[in-house]
Amino acid sequence: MLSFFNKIRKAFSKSRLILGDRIAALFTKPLDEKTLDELEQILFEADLGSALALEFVDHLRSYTRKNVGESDFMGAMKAHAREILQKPPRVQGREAHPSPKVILIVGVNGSGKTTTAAKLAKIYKDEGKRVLLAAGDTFRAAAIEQLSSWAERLKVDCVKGRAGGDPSAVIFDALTAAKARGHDLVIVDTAGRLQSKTDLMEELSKIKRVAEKVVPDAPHEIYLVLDATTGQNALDQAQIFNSFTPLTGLILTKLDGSAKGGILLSIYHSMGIPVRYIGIGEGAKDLTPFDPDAYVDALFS
Ligand SMILES: Nc1nc2c(ncn2[C@@H]2O[C@H](COP(=O)(O)OP(=O)(O)OP(=O)(O)O)[C@@H](O)[C@H]2O)c(=O)[nH]1
Ligand SMILES: [Mg+2]
Repeated sequence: MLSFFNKIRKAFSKSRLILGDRIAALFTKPLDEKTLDELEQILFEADLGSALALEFVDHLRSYTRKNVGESDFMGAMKAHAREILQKPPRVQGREAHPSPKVILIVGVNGSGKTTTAAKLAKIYKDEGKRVLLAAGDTFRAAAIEQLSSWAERLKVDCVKGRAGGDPSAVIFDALTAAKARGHDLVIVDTAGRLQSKTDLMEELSKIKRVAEKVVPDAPHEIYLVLDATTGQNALDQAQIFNSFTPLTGLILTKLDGSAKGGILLSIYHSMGIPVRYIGIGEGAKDLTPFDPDAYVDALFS
């Protein structure tokens, strides 16, 4: 069995080929303007975006001025990445008083919402919480089946509605049931939606309004699930979803096998929305709370 850190390192191995390995090779050369240009290019290719790539280059340039004779350039890169991830996020979730706490999972088609809802249910169940999954993706019958079969496997309760029905009605039933049966947590899966479809995006507002009627302040968390392999496009998705439905956190999936792990830094830097969890595989255990230090070590080493 892989140790936990090794699992994260393995998940980031493709991103590290770009960031860690290519940068380490670059730093064997004198750190002149030509090398700094190459560094900017590598960072850009690793999906840090042009603004952040330039910021790293400027940081390194000033580091070389301050630290005459010192050459731990990789250390300087890591320290700067940590600094970015340590800035307090601009948004926070709300506490649930009384329970249940309601977590709404949103995102574009195929980003990993349903799988992530199930993985989250496992994390909280293992903590001893009473979890209810709500099949708010009524768009396709298969989606309801997918979530309820996860619920069976994980032995957690699941509320589902009719295929083609109103997702808000499912949320209403799920929250009412959770209150009556004393669940601590409701995790709501929703249908994949194109961020460009205004009507679908507005449907999320209705889901929120209905949730709030049943449980005060619900949903307490709204997590946007982003497929890391989509790179900079994930940043656009985050911006548009956030403008319709202010997000309290991000979950980056499919980091295993993606060379675009740098996108996480880019999103954090430009949006200030915290990354709560990362997905590193298809299994129930392949979701882990985001740890900035482990991320930086796995990426730049
Ligand atoms: N490798 C890998 N695959 C993942 C991860 N998360 C989800 N997947 C896979 O991505 C595919 C899509 O996942 P779903 O959970 O169905 O995505 P969704 O967002 O619910 O999709 P729609 O409901 O169709 O919008 C599935 O094959 C998952 O197993 C991950 O972290 N790593
Ligand atoms: Mg789904």
